[in-house]
Amino acid sequence: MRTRYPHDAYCPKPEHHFTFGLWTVGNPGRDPFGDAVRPTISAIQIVNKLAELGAYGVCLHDNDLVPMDATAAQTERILREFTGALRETGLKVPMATTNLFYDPVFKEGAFTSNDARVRAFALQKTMKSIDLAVELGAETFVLWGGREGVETNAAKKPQDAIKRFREAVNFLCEYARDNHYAVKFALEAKPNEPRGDLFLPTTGHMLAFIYTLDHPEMVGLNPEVAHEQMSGLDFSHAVGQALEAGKLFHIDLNGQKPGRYDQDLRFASEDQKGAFFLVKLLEDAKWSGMRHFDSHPYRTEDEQGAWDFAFYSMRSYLILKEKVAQFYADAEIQDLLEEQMRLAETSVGKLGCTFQYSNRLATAIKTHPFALERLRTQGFNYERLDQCTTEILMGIR
Ligand code: GLT
Ligand code: MN
Ligand code: MN
Repeated sequence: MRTRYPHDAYCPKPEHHFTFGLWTVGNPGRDPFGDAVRPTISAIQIVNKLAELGAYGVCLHDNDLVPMDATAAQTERILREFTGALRETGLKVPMATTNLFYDPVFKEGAFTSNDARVRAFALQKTMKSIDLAVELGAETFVLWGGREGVETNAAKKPQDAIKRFREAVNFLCEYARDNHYAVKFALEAKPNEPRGDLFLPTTGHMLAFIYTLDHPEMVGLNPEVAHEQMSGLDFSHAVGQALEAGKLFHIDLNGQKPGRYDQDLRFASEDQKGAFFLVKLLEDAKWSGMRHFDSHPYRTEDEQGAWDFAFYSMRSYLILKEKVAQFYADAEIQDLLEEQMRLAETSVGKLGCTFQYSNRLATAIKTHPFALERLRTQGFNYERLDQCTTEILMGIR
């Protein structure tokens, strides 16, 4: 039975800036316990189909498109056909990245390997991959260090790993500058898998690391829903901090059940409330970046199931976007939010409501008589506010 997609208000269009990695829709369903369950879908087929479904762009690792052992002639042909399909469909390549995890050469790390030959090879592969990204018009280059970690701390000091990772990112920034490439780097954190533990395991670790670089302005973040949830953290808080710092360069949207390996499930198929608050955060901030889906179709699916997965990822985002509009249009929610706003903006006597240090203000605050009993006994109405939100999500408001 062929799925029929509804033509309603949640129909994805290029203006929504939805993108997918070649490795996502094209994932053949291999896992550590079983082989591929779907035939490989060619890059050209993916470009055509994503365009038909209403996506804006496609992202790739160097080797998703050009096999590692391709000859110059093969590479030339692959690129000609791929750019031809992009031209015909109007699909863009807003982000590209390097595969520094699949080849056995990277088993002990890439940029953080103890072996200087491996570190230099990782730089070679990444520079070539940046050249490819720029040729395809990508503005963002993601660095995900899948093998940058350890199973045992016996052979590597974490300080050395961080220093090597810094050296590599500094090197790549200089390479981009030297070649007058406009590309910016987005670092992606993950706590573990495929290594026992990965260095720089959360978005927060990555953010702190960025400010130790030679060109922090060229480097931002690519947080992924599943990766932050694997650490038991609230994804919206990580994204909010990245936004506030002007460092949200890219985002990987997907779904994850708590306490598992990286499941890369379809966006909003799990934790709809978390997904709602994430969409609300991005839309409230009028964030102009790509809504990139880094997830896989269930292993149960055939090719049609893979396209369903892609279409529904975008559809769910648009449904949640409408729920956000509904949240703001709800009279009761408006009242409750206004009440919070009033609290935030009401002057505390002569002290005002924002507290920039001055000697005079410090003295005034120190001597201010606070009505503590009132503060202790007040209620904030968050049960009501959350229930209204929950009812919107449950579809009865
Ligand atoms: C890999 C990983 C993702 C990263 C990709 C970029 S590759 O699929 O699981 O989270 O974003 O290298
Ligand atoms: Mn990712
Ligand atoms: Mn993932």
